[in-house]
Amino acid sequence: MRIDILTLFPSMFDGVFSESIIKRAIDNKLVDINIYNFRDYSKDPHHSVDDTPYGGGAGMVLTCQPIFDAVNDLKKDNSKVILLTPSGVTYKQKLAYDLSKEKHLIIICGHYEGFDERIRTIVDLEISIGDYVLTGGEIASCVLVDSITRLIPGVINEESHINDSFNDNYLLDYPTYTKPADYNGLKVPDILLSGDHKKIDKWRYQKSIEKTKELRPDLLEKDGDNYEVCNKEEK
Ligand code: 6GU
Repeated sequence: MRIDILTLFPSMFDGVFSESIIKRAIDNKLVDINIYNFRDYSKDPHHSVDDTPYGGGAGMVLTCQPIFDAVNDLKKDNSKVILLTPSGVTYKQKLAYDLSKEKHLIIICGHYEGFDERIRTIVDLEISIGDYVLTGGEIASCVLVDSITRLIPGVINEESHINDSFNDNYLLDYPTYTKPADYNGLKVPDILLSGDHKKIDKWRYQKSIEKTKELRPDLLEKDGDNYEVCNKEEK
């Protein structure tokens, strides 16, 4: 997969993709991440990318030209153009799965007070990563790239996300333990020491559901992402 990020602050990405799993995915050519400063596309003599809002009001608004030209330059037939904005659809694991199957993502990081409404016409999808306001889309784009890259086949062991991917939905992880089996009287559940992998798998799945019910019941509600998992259990 190729991911192109359009930003006014390329150096915010220094280091983010050069460690751990994402670095390995890049080294193994499973993902190709490119950062573009859309100021470079500005035709303004001063390379300006924003202007005052029509009708008045505070703040500066990102102009159409640099973003239209950047997207035009990078877009292919199979590209999906994403705009990061607090008014987008809330990002969920299901969307991460869907996006991990794409060939090419172009991610536009919004900044300042906002962007010219007409930028929406060249975008396939608007995404927000949660109900709070960030100074710009850069950190949100890192969240997208990380969560999508780990789902690309070959990036991590399939088993590592088989639980969060059940039915394309998201469950909280089951509890895990490592040595020692008894730490100052805090014991590891016997079943994990039993060597019976069928039973362990069942226990883990049950714990995942229990933990989700206890800590994030909203994920299991009728309109939640995991309704089918919940329903399946109750049948
Ligand atoms: Cl994608 N952008 C900004 N500026 N704030 C956000 C966001 C995005 N998602 C949540 N808050």
